[in-house]
Amino acid sequence: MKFEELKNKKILITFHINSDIDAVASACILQNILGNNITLSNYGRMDHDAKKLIEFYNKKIEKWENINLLEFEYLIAVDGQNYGMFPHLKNKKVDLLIDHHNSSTEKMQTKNDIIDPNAISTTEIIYSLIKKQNININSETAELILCGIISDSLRYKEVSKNSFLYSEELIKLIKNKYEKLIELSVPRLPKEECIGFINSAKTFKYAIEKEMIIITAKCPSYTGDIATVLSETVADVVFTTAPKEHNTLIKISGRTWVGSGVEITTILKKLEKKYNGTGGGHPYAAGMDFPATPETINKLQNKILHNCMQLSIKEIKKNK
Ligand SMILES: [Mn+2]
Repeated sequence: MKFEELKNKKILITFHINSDIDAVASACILQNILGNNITLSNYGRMDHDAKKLIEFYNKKIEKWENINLLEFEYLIAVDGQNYGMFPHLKNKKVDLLIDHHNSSTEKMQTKNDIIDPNAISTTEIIYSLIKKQNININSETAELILCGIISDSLRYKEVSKNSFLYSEELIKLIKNKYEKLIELSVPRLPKEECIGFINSAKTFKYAIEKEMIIITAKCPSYTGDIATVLSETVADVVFTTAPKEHNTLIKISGRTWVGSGVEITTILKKLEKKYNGTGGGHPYAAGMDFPATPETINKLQNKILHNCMQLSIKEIKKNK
């Protein structure tokens, strides 16, 4: 794929639901390098920090509901690859998909793919393409690429072989302070969610296996952010759930680190069939959605978290 060939096309770029910094930043970067003919559109909810990033860079994102697909010649999807992450793209013709996930669920139909599960973020893949095609980027684009890397690497906890080299190159191009980018890329919850997080402490369950601490928690929302915070402070393995879509969906997030002997994707894969889940991610940070009903959602969350706890213990036992 040559960016040059896309330059005069009328292009629509969309990204996954529960949009995060890497998704939104990737779309904005493509818009910056491809020009004014590009429309960005999101479907469903967007992470609090992704919203803040858009506000900071003054980007316009159209609601999917307001988009007329017929007005566009070319459709690009970034930072995901299955219909669970892109429910709005079912039966749509996707021209190009750029993603870095390792999805356990079947990939959606596309004409062209650029998928590299070794890249730490989708922005990292796009930067590789920018470098190969000798494209000059401005400070804003450099900052957005860095934000994707900082955010998806969980602040360099998990990196690709390019993450440091690319970051070194990009930091020379940025105008805002690096500290500002860290601030933008670090999960900060809105106040009411902070209170929800504090209250969810009542649901914490933990186990210790071979000095590894495993925590499960039921949260009001922001499962990914809360799991990240816990894994960076007190736990080796974390699973958090939250009810979604008026209690018809359970969202789970898992976090761990390389020394725990547990891979989140391995555990979620085991739950995928049992509970009809869709999702994916990376060995140390992944998520999944499970269908539920308002009547069963509470018990089902307990059951799934209990399974996660037991499976984590089993993995730790196995690996040491
Ligand atoms: Mn990503």
